[in-house]
Amino acid sequence: MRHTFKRSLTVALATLTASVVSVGLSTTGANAATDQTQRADNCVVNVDSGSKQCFGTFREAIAATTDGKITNAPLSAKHIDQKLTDRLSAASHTTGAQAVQLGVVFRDSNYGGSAQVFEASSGCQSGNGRDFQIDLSGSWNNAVSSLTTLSCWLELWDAPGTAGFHQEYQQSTSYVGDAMNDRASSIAFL
Ligand SMILES: [Ca+2]
Repeated sequence: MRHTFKRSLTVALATLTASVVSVGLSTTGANAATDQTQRADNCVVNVDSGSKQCFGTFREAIAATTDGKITNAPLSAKHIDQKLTDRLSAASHTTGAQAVQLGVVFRDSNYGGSAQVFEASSGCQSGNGRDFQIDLSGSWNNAVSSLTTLSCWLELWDAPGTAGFHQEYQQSTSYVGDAMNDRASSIAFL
């Protein structure tokens, strides 16, 4: 019986490289409908109510979820950096904050593509197990490839209702791994 299992990093990196290269394909003749789709790609999801609000830019989404406290986030979520994640995490501890940011999931690896910012009226507590959970529906089902942890650790689950295969992420992760890529149907926040 094997007690340890070491994943092949080489395979993961090769897959990551392939997915990055495919992003280079451009769409010529993009019409208004395509533009509209791309503009609504940055959403804020409240895990308390399940409500979702989408914005044209990541900057607008962050401004909305921070109640106007952070208005200079990058236009694209792809450029989310440690400074911003630190600011978001720090904002979570501000007394009287309208909402606390739990984490962000991205459709593409390297924090690319559409982004969903999860917020709640309070953040995750340490040492108490699970704080929140939510199903990923519609186009977000089986689509997450990278994630940013803010107030919470994120646990991706294969089935809705946090069932089936799952993996836990305790820090921001530019590629969730071959085993979990495009597979998450629900998320637990710890
Ligand atoms: Ca799934």
